[in-house]
Amino acid sequence: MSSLETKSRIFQALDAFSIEIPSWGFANTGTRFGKFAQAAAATNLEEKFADAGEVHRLTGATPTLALHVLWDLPNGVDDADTIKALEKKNGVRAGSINPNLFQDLEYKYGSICNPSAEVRKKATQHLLDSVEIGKAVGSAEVSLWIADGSNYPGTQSVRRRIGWMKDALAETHAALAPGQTMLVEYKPFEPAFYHTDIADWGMALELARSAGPQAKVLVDTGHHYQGTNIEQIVAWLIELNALGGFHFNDRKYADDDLTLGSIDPYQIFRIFAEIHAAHAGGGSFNPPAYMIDQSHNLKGKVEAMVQTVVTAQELYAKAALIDQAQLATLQDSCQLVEAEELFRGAFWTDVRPMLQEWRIQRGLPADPMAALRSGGYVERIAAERGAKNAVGQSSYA
Ligand code: RM4
Ligand code: MN
Ligand code: MN
Repeated sequence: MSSLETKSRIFQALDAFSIEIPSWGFANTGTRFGKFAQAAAATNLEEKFADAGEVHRLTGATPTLALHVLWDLPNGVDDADTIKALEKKNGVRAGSINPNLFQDLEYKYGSICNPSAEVRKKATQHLLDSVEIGKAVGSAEVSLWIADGSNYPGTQSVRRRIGWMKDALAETHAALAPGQTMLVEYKPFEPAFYHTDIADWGMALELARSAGPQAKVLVDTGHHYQGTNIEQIVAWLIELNALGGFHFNDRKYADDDLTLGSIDPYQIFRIFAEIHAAHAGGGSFNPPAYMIDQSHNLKGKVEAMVQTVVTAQELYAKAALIDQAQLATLQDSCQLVEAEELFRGAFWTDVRPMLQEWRIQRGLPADPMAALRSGGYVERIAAERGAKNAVGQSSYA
C-alpha cells in the first residue's frame, strides 16, 4: 500500500470514528474492598460534563457522554433541562441513557425478573422513565444492563424469569420513539454468581428480537468467559443485523474495566477488523455505537480517558489498513501465512505519526495527553474538588 493510500485510509477512518465516554468514568469508584478517592474526581454531573468536554476538546472524538439514570438524573425526566444546559456549556451531548436496576434494596432478588409482580412493575416503570429521558434529551440509545440472576441452584426458575423479562422488554420497546434504539447487554457473572438472566449473546439476541426491531445487542468486551472469541460473536451479530453497540474496556480476569487495549490490544484490533470488513462488504451495515465502559480507581480519571480514546483511535486506524479485497483473495486460495501476515501487518503498523498529522490538520492538539498535562486542567480540578473528595462520597454519583 502506498503511503498516500495509507494516509487516506487512516484519515477516512478517523473522520468517521467517534466513541462515547461514560459519566461514571470520571467519578470516584473502587473495588469491593475499598474506595480510593481522588482529589480530581468529579463529584456531580456538572463536573462530569466538564471533564467530558475537556476530553472532547483534546481528542475531537468524544461528542457524547453516557448517563446513568440514578447517578446522573436523580429527578428523572425533570433533569432534562439541566442536561441541556450542561451540553451547551461543555460542547458534548448526552449519549446513551443507562437505567439502574441494580442498586435499590427491592432488587435484591431481581428487577424485571423478580418473582414479585410489584417489583417487576416498578422496574419496568424505571425502564419506561429511561425511555422518556432519552426522548427529552434527544439521545439515540437506551442501554440496558439487567443485573438479575441467582446465586444458588434451584433457588429461582430460569424459565419463568425469561417470560417476565420478555414482557418487560416488549413493554419498553413499545414506548420507543422511531429514532431510539434499545441495547441489550449480557454478562455471564457478577453480581449474581450462579446464573445471570442475560448471560450471553444468544440470550441477548433472543430477547432483543422478541422485544422488537429497534432492539439490538450490546457487546461489553469484559463480559465474557476467558478465551471467548469475541470477534466471532461480533461477526455473527453483524451477519444477523443485530449489533447495536460496544462497551469497550480490557480485562485480565473478570469484568475488570481496565483501559482498552492495556492487556490485549490485538483483541480490540480483531473486533475492529470485523467492523471494517463489514463496511467494505457494503450492503446495509449500520455501524454500532462505540462506547467506553471503564472505571479507573488507580489512574487519574481524565488522563485514563484520554489514553483510552487515543488507543481506540489507533486500533481503529490500524484495522482500517487491512486490504479487505486482497485478504479475501488470500483466504479464497487458502494462502494461510500470507493472509495472516497481511492481517498482522496492519496491526504492527505504527499509525501514531499519521494520527498526529490528522490531529494537526483537524485543528486538534497533536498529542492530546501532552496537551492535557501542559494545560493544567487536572491540577485545577484537583484544587477545586479536593476538599469535597476528601470527605468521601457514598456512591458513584
Ligand atoms: C456493569 C455493566 C454496565 C454498567 C455497570 C456500571 O458491569 O457493564 O454496562 O452500566 O457495570
Ligand atoms: Mn457495560
Ligand atoms: Mn461491566
